[in-house]
Amino acid sequence: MLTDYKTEKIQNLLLVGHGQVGKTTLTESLLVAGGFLHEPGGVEKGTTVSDFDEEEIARRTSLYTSLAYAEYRDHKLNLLDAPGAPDFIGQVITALHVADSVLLLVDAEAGPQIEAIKHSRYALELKVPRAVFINRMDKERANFPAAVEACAAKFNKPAVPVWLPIGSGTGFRGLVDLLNQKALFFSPEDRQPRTGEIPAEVAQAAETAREKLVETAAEGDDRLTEKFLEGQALSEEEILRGLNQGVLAGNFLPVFCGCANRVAGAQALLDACIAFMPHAGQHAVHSGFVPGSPDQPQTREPRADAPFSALVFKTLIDQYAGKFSFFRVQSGTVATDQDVLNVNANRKERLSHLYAMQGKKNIEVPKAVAGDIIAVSKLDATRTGHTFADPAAPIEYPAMRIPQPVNAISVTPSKKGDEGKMGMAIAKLCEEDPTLNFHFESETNQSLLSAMGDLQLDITLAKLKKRFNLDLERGTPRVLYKETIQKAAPGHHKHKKQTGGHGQYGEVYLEVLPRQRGEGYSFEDRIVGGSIPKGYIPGVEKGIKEALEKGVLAQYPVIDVLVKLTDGSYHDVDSSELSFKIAGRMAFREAMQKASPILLEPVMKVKIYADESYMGAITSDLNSRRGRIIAMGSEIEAHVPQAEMLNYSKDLKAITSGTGNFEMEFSHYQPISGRIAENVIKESHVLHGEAKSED
Ligand SMILES: Nc1nc2c(ncn2[C@@H]2O[C@H](COP(=O)(O)OP(=O)(O)OP(=O)(O)O)[C@@H](O)[C@H]2O)c(=O)[nH]1
Ligand SMILES: [Mg+2]
Repeated sequence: MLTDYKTEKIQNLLLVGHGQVGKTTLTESLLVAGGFLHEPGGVEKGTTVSDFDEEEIARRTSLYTSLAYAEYRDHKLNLLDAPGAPDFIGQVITALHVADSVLLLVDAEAGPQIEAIKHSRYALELKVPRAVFINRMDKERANFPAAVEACAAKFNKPAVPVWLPIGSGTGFRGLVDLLNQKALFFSPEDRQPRTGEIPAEVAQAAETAREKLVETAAEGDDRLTEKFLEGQALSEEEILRGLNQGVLAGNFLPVFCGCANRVAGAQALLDACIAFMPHAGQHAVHSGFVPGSPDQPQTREPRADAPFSALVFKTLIDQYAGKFSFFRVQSGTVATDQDVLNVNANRKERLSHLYAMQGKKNIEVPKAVAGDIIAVSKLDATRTGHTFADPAAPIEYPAMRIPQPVNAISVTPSKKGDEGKMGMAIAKLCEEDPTLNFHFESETNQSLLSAMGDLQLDITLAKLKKRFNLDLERGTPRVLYKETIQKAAPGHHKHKKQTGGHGQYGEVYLEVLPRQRGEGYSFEDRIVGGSIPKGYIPGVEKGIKEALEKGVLAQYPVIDVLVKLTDGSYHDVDSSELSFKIAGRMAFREAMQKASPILLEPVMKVKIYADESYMGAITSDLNSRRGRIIAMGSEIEAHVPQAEMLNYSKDLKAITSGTGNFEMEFSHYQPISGRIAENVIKESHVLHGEAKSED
């Protein structure tokens, strides 16, 4: 193994695309071509390098982005194999932060499907150069030209073949490499392709495609364009340079093709990557800021001689070997036993062992230079998203923007006493998966586990069972309604108890007034002349705050009210903070009853991705959920009450034959009335028992 890589000879290639399109299989073939594997493993057999997690093997699908690498002609190609299932989009996004380019795998028959389109959009947003691999050329109805055209349309860029397939379906037998104008023939027995002349059946197409490729290369830089327009031939080296510049600038999408499971084509792909795909040294300058001060920008060049900085983008917790934090060295060099600053945790960490990773297999390395992706083990305080930096030249990289989990369930351990274990076990899984979230909702008294969809929730529960022997019961989470008032109203309460000896006395007059949505609660002390002594005012306010926790309609928190304390009376001996607290609480409740109280429900902003043919069905379904469409283009944006979204991932799958998916986040609260409000109040009574007297 080489250990002395140059930044210019490292490439970080992220494989993305719709589920089951062949990413893991292609990774495996690239590892054979790169010499790491003698035999490719298979997804079906559960023997690939990148799908090593027990659930990945059981389900024959990737759930995490895994890292492997091919060493090829003194280059190191780090291969990031991402999952295609929509629930695991977070894995794609975090990996995009460390990739030099993405390879969008596309099915030769179906063309670009919804996940690939999303991945492409994220890549564009994060400025990661893109290329396309049209896979499954052996499919009966594979159609290369149609797939290329569809890529150009769906990915919004000219798609320019670098290769052409020879044959298709069962007749697929090789490819034309338009760069060196040779044919590569694959035979089932051989790992190495046989090189030969371009067969007559594709000669014409190859000539046209080669012209297009050279023209595209010429557009890569002004000098080349000039030369091309003057009718001079571009040299091989100039063509590669032009293509490299064009890919980096995102002017076009180079298109490769083949069968992921044919190792013969993988070597050609490695050659092509080295020839013109972006290397780590061509990565844009890394932008961050002075630690803790986002308004003071700082940058690092992706060079080995710059100060050290790195971004942690992945955490793997191995049952036996413990925790691994994966990071890309953004700048500088790092060596074993180096002390670095974990900027986010604000503590020094010694990197005692550095590892190159082949799936779960860790291979110790003495150092790593800018651009490389490696892992370090057993750093407790380190989390995905953290920055490591040279303590003498600290920089912090911005937090990665990862979609919020949209699908929540409430969980309770089946066995009493497992609560603590549950918290600890779920925390570990959350560390590995940034789109998984776990928290205790004190207002509804529930432990909530939220994820991007049902698949992710199912997998999480299965893991908790297998890894931690933890059985959880799942329940539907309660929607967190709120209450507020619609008009001003006065309230009064005199709390007076004479039970022999020391009594209790406190009297409060107050007024409640509605505030704008989002303004919250506010308190004004308008007492004049000491009708309530200063020392008791905090008691009154405590009582009001207690009353705010449980509104008068359905015991949901009260928001957006102004309370003015106007008058009261006290008793020299019997008054106490407690007496005023009770008086304050009761006076508020009385005022709220009179102030036209109303229920508010949380409304989510929902973004739905699906094929155009389903748009009609999706919008009419949203209407039946009291949704309001706010934008409609290649995706639908809508405001929908949270109560209507509890089972949406299942329902959307049903509407879209399993292909649609969505993201959502909290938007605002809106009033509800009529039947809907009555039901919420009824349910609350069932939950809390009939409203009892509060005093
Ligand atoms: N015939 C044929 N089968 C393929 C090809 N590429 C992949 N497969 C098979 O398709 C199935 C799915 O392949 P994977 O490599 O797991 O696909 P993936 O994109 O990694 O899937 P996810 O991780 O679930 O997103 C496996 O059984 C592969 O053997 C291909 O080009 N031709
Ligand atoms: Mg996979």
